[in-house]
Amino acid sequence: MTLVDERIDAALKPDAVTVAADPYPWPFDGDLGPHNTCLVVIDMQTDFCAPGGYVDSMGYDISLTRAPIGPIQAVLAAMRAKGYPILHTREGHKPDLSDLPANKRWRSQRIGAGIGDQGPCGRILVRGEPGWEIIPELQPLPGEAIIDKPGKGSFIATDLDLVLQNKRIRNIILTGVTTDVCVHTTMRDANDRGYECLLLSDCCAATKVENHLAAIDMIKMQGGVFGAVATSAEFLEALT
Ligand code: C5J
Repeated sequence: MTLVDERIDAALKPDAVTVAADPYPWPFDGDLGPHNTCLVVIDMQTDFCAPGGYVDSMGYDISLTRAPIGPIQAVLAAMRAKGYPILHTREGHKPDLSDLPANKRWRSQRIGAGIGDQGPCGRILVRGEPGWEIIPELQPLPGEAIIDKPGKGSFIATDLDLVLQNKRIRNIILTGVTTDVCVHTTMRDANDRGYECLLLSDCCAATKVENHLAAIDMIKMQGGVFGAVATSAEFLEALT
């Protein structure tokens, strides 16, 4: 029997620990614990969810991207208490902008929120600037990994995969912003790499409610094409 067959077999065991997720009890193999599962908090930075940041400068409603703060805090507290690995990501570019593609810069300048330009929170999406910092409410604790990424996905041009492999992580719980961009790109990439992914719906947000809902719906197609979705309450129930 191959390792793949063994894990599929394990999914059928009645004592499996799973989250009541949609469209299937997650994780598929019923093996859920700090030994193989991590939480990733994506881009909860001032630029995405505080006044004067990138999202605010684009004219979007930051009450949307702030809504997941409370639910993420609850999940963080529960997972920290049980010793689950926690990872945080930050989207941002080097101060010399050598890792900023021209089209990304041009498109942001065109709508008056130029990445690399000066804004109310310093240079927009530039590493080391106040706007790039993770918001005070969700500060990482010492020992928690922080992944700096220049792109929307968390794997491109980062050591995330290496960090996950070193921690023997197979299951990833995704939270953060924005559901339809950085969270989705990361989930799709993680899924393609064989990680078993769960998105916590109330721990994520987009700059448009319809996009958040559509992004969640996409995950549930084809039997869970990128993984599964649950609420933080459903996840916390499984954890306890
Ligand atoms: C975006 C992100 N939306 N963190 N970044 O530009 O989703």
